[in-house]
Amino acid sequence: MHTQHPLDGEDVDPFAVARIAAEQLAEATGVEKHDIALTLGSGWAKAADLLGETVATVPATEIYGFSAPALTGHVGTLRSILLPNGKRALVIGARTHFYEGHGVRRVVHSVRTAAAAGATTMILTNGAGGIKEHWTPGTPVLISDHINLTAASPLEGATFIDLTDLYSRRLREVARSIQPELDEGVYVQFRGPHYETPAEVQMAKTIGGHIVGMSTALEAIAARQAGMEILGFSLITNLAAGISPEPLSHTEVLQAGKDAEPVISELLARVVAAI
Ligand code: 8IG
Repeated sequence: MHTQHPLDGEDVDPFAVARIAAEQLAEATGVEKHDIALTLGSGWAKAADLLGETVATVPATEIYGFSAPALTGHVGTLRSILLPNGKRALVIGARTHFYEGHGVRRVVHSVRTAAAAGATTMILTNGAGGIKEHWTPGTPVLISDHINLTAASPLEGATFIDLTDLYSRRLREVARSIQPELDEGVYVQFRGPHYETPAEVQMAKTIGGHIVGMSTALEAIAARQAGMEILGFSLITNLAAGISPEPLSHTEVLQAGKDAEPVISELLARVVAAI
């Protein structure tokens, strides 16, 4: 027989699952409450080492409701870090993507767990494609807003949540106090896992998008629902399909992320220290 996932089923309360997960996390890390949470996407993972002192590392699958990672190279751990200013950071290195097909609850469970663990700031990072031609691979950009093209939402039922200033202006200013030339753009979330066609990238551009990705919009909505202040960062690892004449290669995308990692990790660590 096959055991049902804690988040599957109509009568499941995903917030209750997140509260249990947060209790287990407190137990496993010895840290009662976290202040800030970071989801580290491709290219950003090294930032964890620069943030402060790692107090505990827990395999995400040991925590209630977390799913096994789909991709190797996505570290499946939750780390509790003591920041130099005394605050506690929860680093989520285990992301469940919408394209894995397990539903939005599982996609946003880490965000809800972070909120249940006390975090009031959510930093979401990702690797993504760039629509602006001058964003060469390795360029970090701030997310200023998003367009959700997944036709899905983490909100269930008649739950109406305001998404004005979803990506905090205040936190974007903090980031620019560290790196004034940081550009920003509108993140367009596609379902994936295929990259876009050039025609889809042109559509994204026409409707006001600058960045294409497969992760962050749904997580940001859940974070806002939980009342968190959100900072979004994309590492442009490739120009979106058709923007450059070159076809996209997943290997090259991963390599661009690796190459940029030391620089953007340092940037992120400095931003966290300034929040
Ligand atoms: I890394 O070009 C990365 N992730 N949708 N499009 C989408 N997601 C991405 C891309 C891209 N590059």
